Amino acid sequence: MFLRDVLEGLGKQQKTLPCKYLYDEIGSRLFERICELDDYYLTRTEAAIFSDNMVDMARQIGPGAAIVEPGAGNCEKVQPLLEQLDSPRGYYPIDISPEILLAARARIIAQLPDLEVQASVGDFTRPEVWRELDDLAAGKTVLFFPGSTIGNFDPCQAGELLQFFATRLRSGDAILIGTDLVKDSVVLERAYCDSEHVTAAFNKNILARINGELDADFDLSLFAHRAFYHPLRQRVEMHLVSLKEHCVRIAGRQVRFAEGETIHTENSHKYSVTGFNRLLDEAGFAPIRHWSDLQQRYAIHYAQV
Ligand code: AVI
Repeated sequence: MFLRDVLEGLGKQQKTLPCKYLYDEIGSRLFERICELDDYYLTRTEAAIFSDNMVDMARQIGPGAAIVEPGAGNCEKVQPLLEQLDSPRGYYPIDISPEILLAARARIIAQLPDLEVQASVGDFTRPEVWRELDDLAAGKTVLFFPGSTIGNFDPCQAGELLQFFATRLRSGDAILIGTDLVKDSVVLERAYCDSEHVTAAFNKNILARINGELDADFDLSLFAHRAFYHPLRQRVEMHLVSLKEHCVRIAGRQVRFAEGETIHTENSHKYSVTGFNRLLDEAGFAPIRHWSDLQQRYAIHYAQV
């Protein structure tokens, strides 16, 4: 529940807010703008790796596969893969937002009329959502999980999520998953502290959302966006820094901020190929291969159960 999560997070020694709350309607639109920024190399680098290697990826997957996409959103990234695959058995997107998912389903059916498309609405981390997919048994299934979404889970949770995915699959099934790679901190920090300040607006929007939905009085001008790379933890941390000592009222409760105190709003973990292969391996996937860009900024991994 939003209020409970907010009060619990802001009651901790290091104040935190769960990053899933960054994505209300305004936050999701701001994130779409982030994906188009010059500084945010992730989206276009991943897209280029897909387009440069799509034939190879489709060959690796083989004929007759069913593609399942957890957290599919508008299903845009999967379309070139579906077009390239040899006689795919079907496409099964899962997403929490019915409007976006059903619109995407209609678009895919219009463009690929021979493909079976069955959308499941729900949280893909919940086992009940996957029950609808139990009858995919007759052939290979490949989970499609692009976008470096796995990076927003801490490595322990990421391992658990991969393990959860592995247990939904059968021997011979596979995952195609995107991860951002460890790199120079200047490049990383520019991606999360962009010169157009869109990421700052995205980060601060969580406070506007709390004001709007939970009867709170955050003054957004009293917080600054901060993003930095933590080399030991191999992650970019996003924070909101209180610019002076003050109190905020949330649903009748007072939360005190010292000057310089931060709310930790997101982690974006970066992996080496070896490190991610280890995570895959520990979760029950055998890493088979990966595709990367020339600068080794990003990788798409293919691993099999
Ligand atoms: C959604 N996720 C992969 C993004 C990332 O890069 O961690 C979220 C994001 N946060 C700030 N910019 C982008």
